[in-house]
Amino acid sequence: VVAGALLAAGGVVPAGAAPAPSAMDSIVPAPESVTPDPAAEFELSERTAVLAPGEAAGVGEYLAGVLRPATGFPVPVNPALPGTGDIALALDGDPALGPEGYRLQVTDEAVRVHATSPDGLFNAVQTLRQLLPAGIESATAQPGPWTMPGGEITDKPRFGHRSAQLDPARHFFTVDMVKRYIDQIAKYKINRLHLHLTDDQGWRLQINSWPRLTEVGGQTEVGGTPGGFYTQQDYTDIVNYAASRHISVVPEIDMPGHTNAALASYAELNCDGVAKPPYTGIDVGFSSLCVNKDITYRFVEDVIREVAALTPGEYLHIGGDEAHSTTDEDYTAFMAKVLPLVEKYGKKPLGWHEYGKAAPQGDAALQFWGTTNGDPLLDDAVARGNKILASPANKSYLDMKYDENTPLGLQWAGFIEVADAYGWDPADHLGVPEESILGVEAPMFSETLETSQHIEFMAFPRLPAIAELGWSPKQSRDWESFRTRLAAQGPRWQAAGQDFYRSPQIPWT
Ligand code: TNX
Repeated sequence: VVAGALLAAGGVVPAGAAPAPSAMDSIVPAPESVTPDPAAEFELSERTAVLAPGEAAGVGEYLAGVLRPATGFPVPVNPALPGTGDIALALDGDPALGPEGYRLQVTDEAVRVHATSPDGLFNAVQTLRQLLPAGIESATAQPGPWTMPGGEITDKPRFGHRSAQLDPARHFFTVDMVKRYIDQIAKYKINRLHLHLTDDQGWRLQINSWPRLTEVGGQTEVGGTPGGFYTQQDYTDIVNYAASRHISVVPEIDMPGHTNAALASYAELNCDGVAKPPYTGIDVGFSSLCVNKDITYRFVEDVIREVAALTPGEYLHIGGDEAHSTTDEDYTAFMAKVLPLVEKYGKKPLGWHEYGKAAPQGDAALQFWGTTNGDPLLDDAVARGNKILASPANKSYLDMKYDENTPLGLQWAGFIEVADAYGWDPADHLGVPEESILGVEAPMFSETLETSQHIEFMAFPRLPAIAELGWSPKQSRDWESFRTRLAAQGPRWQAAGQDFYRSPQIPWT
């Protein structure tokens, strides 16, 4: 399944590559602490059951669903007569593990997982699957044996917000494509999905009070091919699917720039009252909502109200980037009216870091996307109490090319090989105190990306690098360790039928 021209690039295993490490040492992102017990080993069998009482049952069912296809074993959840060979999930974790941490013990007799919440159990399951042979990721029955190395792992994340972004605005992605990516990122303990739902080229979320946004603005995409949009039911389907993978959706409605699709849908949103023609190129910075018209704020409020009502997560992203066609004065006036609307509908604002110009209130968060080490706007934001989401474009952008030969992607922020994606620290790079870092994100803008294979080729193996910066303790960051552990993920992606870039920096096995 892992075929195609894209995979032909790379794939070189350097001479003297390290031998494949044991599974306990191969986890990505690296756990806080791993204590192998070479004398012990657990083997899944026909008799293995999952014991997951009470609130643990949902993750128990998910785990059984992970284990059944490749093993062909029945893996009952909470059977009436549990026998030997059980995997036990319990919400009796030490509070010191925090809301997302877990302890995982593997002995000859059993696998025991302890956490304080279902999120922690879910994270443990992602570790557990990496302890099994790569074939566990296959959708069809594979030969065993299904053994896990003995030992104990204690783990918890460095940051609570570990995000991946998709841009269905530039090229539309179907609900199934979004779900496929959700499953892929969940394996690396990503817990936020940022959806860039609107841009010049397309408006992708149905808004009942402004139906032309999708009837007109949803029809186009980059390159002139047909676009598409999510009905509110589709969006809810994505939100619920993400929640079943313990991922919370952060919707972005980009404004006041990046709004040509809205301006093409409603003439009255334009200062001159004339609808813009649709746009299918890849320039940025040419569109702006009309800051001095009342109807602009009725529009924005209607959109924010509907999006907030559909979104259980705490943040609503209002974009704010590259507003080159909005004066600073207008930009600040616009944000001063819009920021309270986000609060009015119960959400915290998130915006690209330029919106720091508008001095958002203390509970707002700024997403840094610059290519420099920090920005004075971040210092002011930290002083106001804003949290900073780290996504420096020259480190974490999954739409940048790996090198000059990469057939997809852009290069305005430079080439990003795996070592570049891994070789920075969120707090140090931005010059922001650790406590002010909300977390990290790996954005992926889609001017050049159209299919799941494209998404996978650009995200893997860089997304796991960003995931590790967000999860693992700062002092554990080590490129030699990471590249060896990353190599062990390749057979997992192959078993899952997922594409990836065979970076020559990684000693693929
Ligand atoms: C800049 S990053 C943008 C997007 C483009 C992206 C391409 C950011 C906040 N804005 O509009 O799609 O570059 O990499």
